[in-house]
Amino acid sequence: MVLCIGPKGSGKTLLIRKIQNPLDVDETTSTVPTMGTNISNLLVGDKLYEIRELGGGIAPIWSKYFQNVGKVMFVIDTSNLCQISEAGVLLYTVLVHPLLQRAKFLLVLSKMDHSYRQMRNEALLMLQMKRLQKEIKQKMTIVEASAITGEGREEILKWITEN
Ligand SMILES: Nc1nc2c(ncn2[C@@H]2O[C@H](COP(=O)(O)OP(=O)(O)OP(=O)(O)O)[C@@H](O)[C@H]2O)c(=O)[nH]1
Ligand SMILES: [Mg+2]
Repeated sequence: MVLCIGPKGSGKTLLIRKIQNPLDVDETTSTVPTMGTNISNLLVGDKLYEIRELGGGIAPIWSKYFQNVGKVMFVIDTSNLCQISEAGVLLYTVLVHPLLQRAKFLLVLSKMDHSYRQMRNEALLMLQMKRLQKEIKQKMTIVEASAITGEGREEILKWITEN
């Protein structure tokens, strides 16, 4: 099971839709905040993958869903650096959870169509990613993405489907 988490409005639902079907999403597509959790199926070749989004609104109970999770996509809104410290606190809490010590992590810098390159660097600095990557047990991959342009889609698909 792939878990998709991140603060409210960071772009999880739209990104999952874009990954499922790139033609389904453009700048006119709208979403509603995920109340609780939502499971999406992803068919790649003849293999079916399940992605479970946990809405940012239920962050206090995310850990109820950490059983049997092999991969975690953590989505951060790169265009909203005001939210970055909240994102950081949530990310650190998830990384130290005992059930996720063997999970693989993908840090998704979302909404890149709406961000400057410098904001991506700033986000990584504010999260202290360089230091964090050395200190954690988990393997953390970083990808820049946009649900609007489809940037990062191939990389995310590759990460989901690889062992
Ligand atoms: N410009 C731009 N806007 C985006 C992108 N992804 C999402 N949005 C917008 O951001 C808002 C929130 O997107 P959602 O995908 O619903 O966010 P979420 O992370 O699922 O939020 P919760 O379910 O509340 O946790 C919506 O208005 C989206 O249209 C993106 O890549 N680029
Ligand atoms: Mg959502």
